Amino acid sequence: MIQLYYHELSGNCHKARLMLSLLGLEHDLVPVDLMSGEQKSPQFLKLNPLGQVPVLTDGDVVIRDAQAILVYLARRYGDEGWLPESAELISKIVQWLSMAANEIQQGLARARLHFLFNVQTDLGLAQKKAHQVLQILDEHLAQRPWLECDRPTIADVACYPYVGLAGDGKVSLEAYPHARAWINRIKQLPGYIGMPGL
Ligand SMILES: N[C@@H](CCC(=O)N[C@@H](CS)C(=O)NCC(=O)O)C(=O)O
Repeated sequence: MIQLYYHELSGNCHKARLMLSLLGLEHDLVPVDLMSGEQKSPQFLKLNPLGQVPVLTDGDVVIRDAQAILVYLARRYGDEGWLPESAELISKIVQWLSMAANEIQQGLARARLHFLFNVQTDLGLAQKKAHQVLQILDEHLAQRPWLECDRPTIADVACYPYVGLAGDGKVSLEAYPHARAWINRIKQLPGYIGMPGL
């Protein structure tokens, strides 16, 4: 049985949870109490030495990092559309996974951490980076319904949660109509599941 170690307010965890749901995969959710520091316990550090969620286990396979989990689930359980074989398409999708793990974290996710969890941050810089990413996404999505391949892929699943949660970081989506339409398209997907704030 697949197990997902997660926290319900984590956008990174939601990427994995959403993918499991879109693929219709049975799984157990194992809550990790980030507030009490359970992710730094010796037991959890054996699963992920970085002391972070999400972690997915599938039998003997243990995977940390939301983007890596999406790759695993798509290849192991999804049809080819979620992560195509072609060198060009796979590299385009990895560009978005990288943006989800870097620029989106430094901007949208960081601003959300400030307001939701009182994490010390340079809020102005985080919000500036958030708008830079939103501008790129909006221009890209003005030409196409999905980030790549004319269908939903793991690129969409990776970028979606923190864009959808922008309001938590007091980042307005008003100027980004194409990104808002994309959010609505994702919400219509069969198997879509939300989280608090989405
Ligand atoms: N690169 C990782 C980052 C994971 C991450 O930042 N997880 C946060 C929750 S969203 C966490 O576990 N924070 C607790 C901590 O660092 O102690 C991923 O994409 O999954």
